[in-house]
Amino acid sequence: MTTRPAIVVLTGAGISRESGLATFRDADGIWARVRLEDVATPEAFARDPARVQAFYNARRAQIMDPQVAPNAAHLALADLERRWPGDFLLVTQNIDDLHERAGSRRLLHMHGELLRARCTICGATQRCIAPLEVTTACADCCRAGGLRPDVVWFGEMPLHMEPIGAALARCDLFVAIGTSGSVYPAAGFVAEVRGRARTVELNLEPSDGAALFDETHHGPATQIVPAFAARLLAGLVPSNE
Ligand code: BJW
Repeated sequence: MTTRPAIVVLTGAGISRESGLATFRDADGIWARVRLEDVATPEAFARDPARVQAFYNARRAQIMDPQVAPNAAHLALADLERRWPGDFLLVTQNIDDLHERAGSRRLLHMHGELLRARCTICGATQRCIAPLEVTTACADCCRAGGLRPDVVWFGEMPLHMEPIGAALARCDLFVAIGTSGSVYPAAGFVAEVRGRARTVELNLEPSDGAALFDETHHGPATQIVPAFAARLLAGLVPSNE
């Protein structure tokens, strides 16, 4: 392997599961308890904003619980970013802040952030750690009742697609961690880079798109992510640089 391949890492809910946060599509996942059509679409918010706010208020309270902390997989990625000599970008579909708390800095939240709120009137975003009510006013435009969670629902455009597209276009190694590969556009990243970049899947079990990866490792993220990061730093993972 040459010394400075550019890496893009994509993470999904599986990386936070061992920190106590549920995934979406596993048997004990969020979509087994609540219909996504009732809480994760703009139509659901228009129909019943109080219900949608309550769903995200409960999840916000959960990530702020002192029991919920970054795990060994989050820490290994932050360490890899610090020590990697080449380009590195971490793209997460997760709305929790566990990557930041682990120390990741070159990080983009393509599905938004639970600890931010967005005004539906002026579009301004602000940090949000308190429960949101239907009537919570925006600090910037000060119109009543304009705030919603700053997250990306089905049918909405994911965030940061330009820098993510640019990083994918120049990466030599693409690593997907803890994602089922069932939600686009993130699910399409592997096909986008395949052939140009080496592709690696680290997941509890083979994802929907596992056949598209050059290399797969299956097991709990807290075990396979630190092991893979150590192999990368030791120069033992080939890339397409
Ligand atoms: C472990 C583990 C452990 C467990 N260790 N692993 C038909 C075809 C193609 C596309 C579409 C279509 N119809 C509609 C669409 C578009 C739609 C879409 O993809 N729908 C699909 C259902 C088909 N997408 C959109 O609407 C997106 N916007 C869009 O496309 O805009 C237009 C556009 C066009 C062109 C370019 C760009 C854009 C928006 C999608 C928004 C998704 N929002 C959510 C909610 C966010 C807020 C919130 O958190 O509440 O995002 S849905 C939910 O799914 C959440 C997640 O980020 C996302 C992905 O889930 P993830 O992370 O993969 O979790 P799981 O549960 O699915 O998988 C976990 C994995 O971990 C599993 O594999 C486990 O095995 C594993 N695991 N424990 C390691 N310990």
